[in-house]
Amino acid sequence: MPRLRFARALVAFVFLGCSADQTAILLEIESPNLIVPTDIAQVRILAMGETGVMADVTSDLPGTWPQTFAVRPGEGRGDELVSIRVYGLASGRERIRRVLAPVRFVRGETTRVSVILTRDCLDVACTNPDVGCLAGMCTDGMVPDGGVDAGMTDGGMMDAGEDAGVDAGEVDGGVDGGQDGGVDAGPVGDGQLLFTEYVEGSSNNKALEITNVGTGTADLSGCVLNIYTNGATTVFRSDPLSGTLAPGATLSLCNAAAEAALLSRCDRGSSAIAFNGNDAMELVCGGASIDVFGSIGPTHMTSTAWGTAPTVTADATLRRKCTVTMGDVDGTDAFDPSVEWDGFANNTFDDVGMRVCP
Ligand SMILES: [Ca+2]
Ligand SMILES: [Ca+2]
Ligand SMILES: [Ca+2]
Ligand SMILES: [Ca+2]
Repeated sequence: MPRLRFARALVAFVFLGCSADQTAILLEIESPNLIVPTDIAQVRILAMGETGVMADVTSDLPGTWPQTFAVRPGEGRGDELVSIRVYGLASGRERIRRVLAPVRFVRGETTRVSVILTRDCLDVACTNPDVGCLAGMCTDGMVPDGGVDAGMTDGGMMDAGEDAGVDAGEVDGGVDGGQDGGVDAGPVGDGQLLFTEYVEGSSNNKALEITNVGTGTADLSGCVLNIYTNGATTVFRSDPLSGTLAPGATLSLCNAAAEAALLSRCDRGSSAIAFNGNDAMELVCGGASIDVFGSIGPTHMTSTAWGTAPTVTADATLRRKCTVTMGDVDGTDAFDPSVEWDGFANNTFDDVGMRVCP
């Protein structure tokens, strides 16, 4: 993970030859859908202490997320509150701005802060320089961003779910009216939806495939895809689905920054495709949980991934066994991917967008 260290000076009590002082604020900047360098090519980080600007650094972004930057305290300033702003730039022009809640340096500790940049904030011009954009809107700057991670090992993505995204409560719970007269019309009409493939590859190569394994058409209009990150019990992001799926048809959603070989197999990008191995995915239709991948909440959370390679939820591709025809509707029990999934090598994409069963 590339790191740029900047500071006017390291704190005075670093002893040469001993382990370096860990006092730092580590900004982990991530985006589910901004493409580098098309959308943003550079990031500018402005860190202001209680007595003025501590650092103002602009750096080119390599083409992958996340990017990690360490902000270190200036000499003699180990315990002050730091206000940090993150700007995404393209052609030298500001395209996105986040204003983070103030963070305090803790002597000897690395304080991790996640910063999520989302497409809905691109070119949202907030006239007040003290205000950034969150979920497509200029904020009053008081929205806690990214929060402070307690130091859990998480591969560097999304912690705790404090960021943007569509709130689950705003999602239309549209119950299928059942006007088709069928006796079995459930929340998706006459179809039967199932997660059938999960790709957690390198960098942003992430995708989720949903198949209608039923015999009738599935109506997706009342469905949402939810992500719960890192053992959280609340939805981090929710992506409303739409349209219909014929029997046997698939809907494949990708992280929009995935490489072309994967993107080309997906129907569209999704802000909910932001998992990195320890995040649960839930398909909800008509307010009912249809299928859950992983385990929601702290009881069966994992700091890295569920399962054992190759049938593991990080750096692998998983395909649902063909014997599975019903979703896992218990979202909080233990999750062992080997029960219902087959594992494949990291960055295996060739079955995304289709459900092949004997
Ligand atoms: Ca995670
Ligand atoms: Ca990975
Ligand atoms: Ca389960
Ligand atoms: Ca597939």
